[in-house]
Amino acid sequence: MQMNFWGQNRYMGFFDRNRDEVVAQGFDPARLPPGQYLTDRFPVLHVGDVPTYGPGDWNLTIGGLVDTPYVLTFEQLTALPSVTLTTDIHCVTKWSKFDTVWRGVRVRDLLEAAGVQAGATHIMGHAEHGYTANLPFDDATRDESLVVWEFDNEPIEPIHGGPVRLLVPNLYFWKSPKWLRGIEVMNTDKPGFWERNGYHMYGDPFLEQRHWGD
Ligand SMILES: Nc1nc2c(c(=O)[nH]1)N[C@H]1C(S)=C(S)[C@@H](COP(=O)(O)O)O[C@H]1N2
Ligand SMILES: [Mo]
Repeated sequence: MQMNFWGQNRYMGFFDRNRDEVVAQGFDPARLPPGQYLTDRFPVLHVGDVPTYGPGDWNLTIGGLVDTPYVLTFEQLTALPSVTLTTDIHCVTKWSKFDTVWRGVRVRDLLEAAGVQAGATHIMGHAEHGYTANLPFDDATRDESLVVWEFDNEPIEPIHGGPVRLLVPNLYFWKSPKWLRGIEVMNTDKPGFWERNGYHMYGDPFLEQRHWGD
């Protein structure tokens, strides 16, 4: 192996060096999916403008293939039994962030309250400005799939999706719509915003399911 003046492998690129730093920091490198790098920063990524809400403007609709669709205000949502979750997040643009802390309500609990009908296979997360993301029902109803309003023990900043975003951390972060306004239960899979624009229908970061055909 050819070393440079500082004893580093000359041919080691940014991603390899980053992975070495992950190990040096004491993390299990298996937590970092292939093709990703770890960052302490929290990049901001979205299409369109950050919506602003006056008091009472925001609400969340639970609907689609359910017995009793309903709408929650922010006060009603945040009064429900909530959980705090520490999890890693992985953006398809290749940054990952470890041990992010969120507080919210399980999607599963919100859907159960509406009475999910037989034949449910997928959900669509609906966000402000028409952004959508499709998810298998089984992923949306995992323990870690939450409708969240706190990040790092603070209200989620508007640029990161506040007042409320979806968090489905086992899939790439585009599957976690910011400014969530609705969860629709479906009996078929339909592409959401990025899925119509070339991103993978499922999006498992550990299988590098970034684009159609991955
Ligand atoms: N409403 C909405 N949610 C969205 C997006 C978006 O464009 N609109 N972008 C997604 C993508 S691609 C990523 S990586 C994350 C980024 O979240 P962050 O800005 O809090 O890091 O939000 C996801 N949720
Ligand atoms: Mo992303």
